[in-house]
Amino acid sequence: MTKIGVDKAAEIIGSANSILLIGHTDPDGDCLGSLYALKAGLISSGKSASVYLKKPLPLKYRFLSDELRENTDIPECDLIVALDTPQLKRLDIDEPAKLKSLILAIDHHPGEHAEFAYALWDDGKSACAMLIKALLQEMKISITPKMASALYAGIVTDTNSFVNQNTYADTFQAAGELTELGAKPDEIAKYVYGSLTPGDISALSKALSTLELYDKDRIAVMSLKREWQNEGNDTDTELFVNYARSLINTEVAIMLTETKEGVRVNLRAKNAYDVSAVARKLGGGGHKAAAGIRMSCTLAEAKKLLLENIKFDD
Ligand SMILES: [Mn+2]
Repeated sequence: MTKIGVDKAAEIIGSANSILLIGHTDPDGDCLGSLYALKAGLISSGKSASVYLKKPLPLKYRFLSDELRENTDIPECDLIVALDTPQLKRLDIDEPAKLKSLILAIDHHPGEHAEFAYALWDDGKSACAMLIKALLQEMKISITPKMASALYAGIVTDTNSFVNQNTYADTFQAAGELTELGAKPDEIAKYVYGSLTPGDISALSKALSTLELYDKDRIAVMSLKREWQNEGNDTDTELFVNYARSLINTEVAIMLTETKEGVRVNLRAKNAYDVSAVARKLGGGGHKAAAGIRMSCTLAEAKKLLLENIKFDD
């Protein structure tokens, strides 16, 4: 892997004609916003660009649906850009090891990025969207209001509305510039935080009723069975974990969502605890304060495994 800067990344992308963009499993707002803006920008500069997306967009990101649709074609291409993940196996594609084209990673997670040919990687950035913004500007591609909204959504969601530890001065600078370019903070918040369905709220009340506290109340666990979810089991649980995190003594919040394949785990840390280390150990990934894992086991087994792996020094 060669670690590169924005200038070299612009050169590599500039010399490719056909580009496939792939994000990580369970793509979040940062991943989707980055995919949207990069695809739109590449197309506007005359390139052929497509996004691999395993599932339709969650309801709260439907404002990105003009460029992002479910698409599992893997076309012949000059370059693959892997977004918002340090690991090939976290890409939202069944057999990532079989990808043949040159892969450039654009990412802000801690990690090795060793399986990629190139990595534009800065773990001091709040969101991958900030790297995409810098890249588009380096490539002299104009950022439309829609692209600005997508990138702004990435920053808002990855910083949990500018309150997580990864919120820095340049986070606000980037958000300010994107607002100048036409991003509408209130509109984006309406979609991202105002798209829960009555079924989601009913699932939330069930999940809240499972709340358990461990280790002097420092660990809060909530879980959601499949039978409590919407018919399609597409309940939006991304925001649920914040309730567990909001408890006064909670250091680590765990949200376990039962899925067809096993359990989806959302982890959040409030202070210094590094949940990304736990996630990586158990096959997932993420940041110090926010990480995720997919496990093929039962809710009870997932809870046991996590509690065994989350330890405090005293
Ligand atoms: Mn991200």
